[in-house]
Amino acid sequence: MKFISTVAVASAVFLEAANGHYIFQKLTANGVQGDAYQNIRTNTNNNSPVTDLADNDLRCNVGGGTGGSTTTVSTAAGSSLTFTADIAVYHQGPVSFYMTPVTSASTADGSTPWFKIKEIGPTFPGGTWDLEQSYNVTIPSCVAAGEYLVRIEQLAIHNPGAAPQFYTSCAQVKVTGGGSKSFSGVSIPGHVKATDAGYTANIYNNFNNYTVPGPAVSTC
Ligand SMILES: *[C@@H]1O[C@H](CO)[C@@H](O)[C@H](O)[C@H]1NC(C)=O
Ligand SMILES: *[C@@H]1O[C@H](CO)[C@@H](O)[C@H](O)[C@H]1NC(C)=O
Ligand SMILES: [Cu+2]
Repeated sequence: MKFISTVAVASAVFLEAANGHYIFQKLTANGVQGDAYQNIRTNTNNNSPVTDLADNDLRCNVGGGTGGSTTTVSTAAGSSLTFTADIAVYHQGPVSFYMTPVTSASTADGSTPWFKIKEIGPTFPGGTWDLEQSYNVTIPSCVAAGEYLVRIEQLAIHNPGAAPQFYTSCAQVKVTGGGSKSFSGVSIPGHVKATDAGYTANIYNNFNNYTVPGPAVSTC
């Protein structure tokens, strides 16, 4: 057992060195996939994760806090957005999507409250993760029209004992149509605590249940 887990960790480290990590850099909206960083804020940390739970870079990745680096796409409430990474996600962990209403998506700093609109946890029995290159989310049909930052978060918890890794990107979106529902939200950073079971989980040991960190998913 001990031997097997050492080999697993060693090969994970090797993969890390061979492939680097991954970064969500393309957005599909209105059925059209944009170029890299079209409607997705640029980042300055290549494909590296953020690991500090108190870091403002958890919002929109390193370099994504100021906006203005890309355009804002208009799309209808109730429509689908897809975030696509440069390579398929290969570190096990949950995927969550958040939105925050903003005055201007191109200048917002992400300090406004974020609500969660989807989460993807593992499937049991087995604890199998949905590791993909693309993940989609539906903008709730009831949200108010207006500008939003829409954020994907993949939390890599593949290496128990080391700090989990946040892979995030923000899309700049102007939602049209919609309803009048406004959801309460949480601050980022602050949405995940160091003591959260879904943050500290050891996915290789007695892994029978899992709660995705952060608030409950908001629904219409
Ligand atoms: C959207 O993602 C879900 C999993 O979260 C998947 O089952 C579904 O096939 C995806 N839809 C499209 C159009 O890719
Ligand atoms: C699994 O469920 C137990 C009992 O409710 C809970 O204490 C634990 O935190 C959960 N583990 C995870 C990883 O969510
Ligand atoms: Cu990695």
